[in-house]
Amino acid sequence: MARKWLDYKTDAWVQWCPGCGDFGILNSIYRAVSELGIDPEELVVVGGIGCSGRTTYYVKGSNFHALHGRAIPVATGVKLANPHLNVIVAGGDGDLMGIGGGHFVALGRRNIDLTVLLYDNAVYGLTKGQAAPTLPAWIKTKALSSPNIHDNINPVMLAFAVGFTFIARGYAYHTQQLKEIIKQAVRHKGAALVDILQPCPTYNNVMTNKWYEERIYYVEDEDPGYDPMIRTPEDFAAKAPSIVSKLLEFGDKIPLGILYWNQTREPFEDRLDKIMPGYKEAPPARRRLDVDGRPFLHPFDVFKDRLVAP
Ligand SMILES: Cc1ncc(C[n+]2csc(CCOP(=O)(O)OP(=O)(O)O)c2C)c(N)n1
Ligand SMILES: [Mg+2]
Repeated sequence: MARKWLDYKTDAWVQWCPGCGDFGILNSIYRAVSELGIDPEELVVVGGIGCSGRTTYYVKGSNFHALHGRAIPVATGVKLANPHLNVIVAGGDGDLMGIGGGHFVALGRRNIDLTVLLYDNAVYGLTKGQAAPTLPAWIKTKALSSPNIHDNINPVMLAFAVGFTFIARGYAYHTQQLKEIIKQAVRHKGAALVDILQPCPTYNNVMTNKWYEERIYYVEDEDPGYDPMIRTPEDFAAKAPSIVSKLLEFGDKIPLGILYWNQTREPFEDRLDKIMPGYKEAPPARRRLDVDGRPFLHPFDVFKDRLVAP
């Protein structure tokens, strides 16, 4: 059942700088979850620390503001405890590509059904504009004393290498298109990444709206024959070269839209169900905690096989 986007708006005062791309992302999230008709009680937004992480206060859900870099492990725990929930990770480029990079890799490996929204402003917004892992080399934003001498991580390429099964890129100021991309990412069963380019008008004075608009284009507009969908292993062999070249493109031209969508890999939850019969029907969060007044998971039951008689 479709709902109104206002059903998802909390009463919290939205504290971002004027012109911040986060507003466009928040708007797209409201519209995506309302059009999908997700019950706020079954929606969980997990944020990292950063301006981006504040999304957890603004969207109605059973949300969790995690530690810096730890949004993915918290979201993993929530989703595996109760796979019936829709779990969205809202993290910055510092959070997901820097301190939390290892968790990003592990998520791809596992292919858990999570939607990762990467708020990609190429700076550490909350801590006043240091260079983030997605800032291209030789750019000098205003908080840097000299140009950045690190090469940038390409999040969509990293996601591909580690096993994400849905990879897209959006632009924070294009809320209509971003909303559609987020809807597809949430619908996808498996690890989904949406790399969302966003101007940071306060600290990134180089990668401005003008900078992005000179570069971004939608794959479906410029390359209508481009097909990101993988339905069989043969598809993969045939389409991988064109997909990889799209994922690698980040410079004078930056492609937006769904870049890769692999439906051949089973999500982690399906694997758990194979080794733990009944897992999906009765995941840990839905199990009775007691039987006849006795804790269901009694420590003696858990450890009885390992208990050794004194
Ligand atoms: C363990 C730890 N290290 C460092 C910090 C300081 N810190 C807070 S937010 C942040 C980076 C924020 O940048 P990003 O993740 O890109 O989010 P943005 O603010 O740009 O949305 C850092 C380094 C912290 N809170 N915790
Ligand atoms: Mg950032």
